[in-house]
Amino acid sequence: MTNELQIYIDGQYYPKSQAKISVYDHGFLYGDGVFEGIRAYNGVVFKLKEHVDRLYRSAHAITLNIPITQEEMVQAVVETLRKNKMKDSYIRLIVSRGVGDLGLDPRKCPKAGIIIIADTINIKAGNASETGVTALITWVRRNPVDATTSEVKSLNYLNSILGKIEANACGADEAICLEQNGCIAEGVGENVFIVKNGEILTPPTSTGALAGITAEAIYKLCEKLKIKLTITNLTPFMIFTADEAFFTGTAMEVVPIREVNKRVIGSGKPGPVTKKLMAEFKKVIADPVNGTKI
Ligand code: PXG
Repeated sequence: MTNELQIYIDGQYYPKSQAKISVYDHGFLYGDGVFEGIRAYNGVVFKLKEHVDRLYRSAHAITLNIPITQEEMVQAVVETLRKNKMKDSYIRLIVSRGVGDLGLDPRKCPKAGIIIIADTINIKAGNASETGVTALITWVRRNPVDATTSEVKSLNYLNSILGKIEANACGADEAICLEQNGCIAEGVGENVFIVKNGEILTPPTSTGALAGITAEAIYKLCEKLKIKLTITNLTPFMIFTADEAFFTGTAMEVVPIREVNKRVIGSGKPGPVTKKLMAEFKKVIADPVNGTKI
């Protein structure tokens, strides 16, 4: 018996040190594939069915045929967590076009590859939840809808990585990308929200944001708390002059933004609406009705 993490690859489990894929895999050669980042809290996988559904929609959009059903995928994730005796986890679910030759043509890849990693993640800078994070609006535009669209959660994350490199280089915690018209699209792995006069605004997915599952939970919380939410284009000016701003994402959860390109947002401290949503989001993730039991 080993203490190593057990990684699921195409229906088999391998210890982390032996979990390997072919160098001819098109996910590796071309970023040709799709993925999900999912969290489990206290024995419940948060919105697992929604994540699996988004994975299959992403795959459909790139004509990638996943060789197992959505129900089987849900079971495979649960089984991987059970095998690793994990109750709290960050799960990376990857479907690659699979092994082909050195040409681009996906027809050369007969079978998609499935990988499930159940591990942990920590991407929040310092005590981000209490102090908020600083962000940089980068020159790197979000993937346009008529190219490697931001709507597909594909393995092409170079765009996001370039944004992150720019934030790192400029000493900001996180990056915010603009869409093709110069409005705010999203972070490199997070959706963006602002608060103005007690109301919440966030950009649409149609111009450059992923339909975030954490964002969706925030939409529902706004409804419950009777906070007006508007999905609309946000200019850089609108975020600079917002009362509050925050990121949402599976890895990041809900994190206040205290500064954007050196402009202090509101008071420079997490504001009341953001704090309320952070507290309510904690309750949502703790409620087993919002997920799948391991
Ligand atoms: N936008 C993008 C581009 C994302 O990749 C989100 C928004 C938030 O979506 P969810 O459904 O998680 O609320 C994501 C997802 C990371 C990391 O290391 C982040 C994601 C995926 C993989 C890694 O920060 N975020």
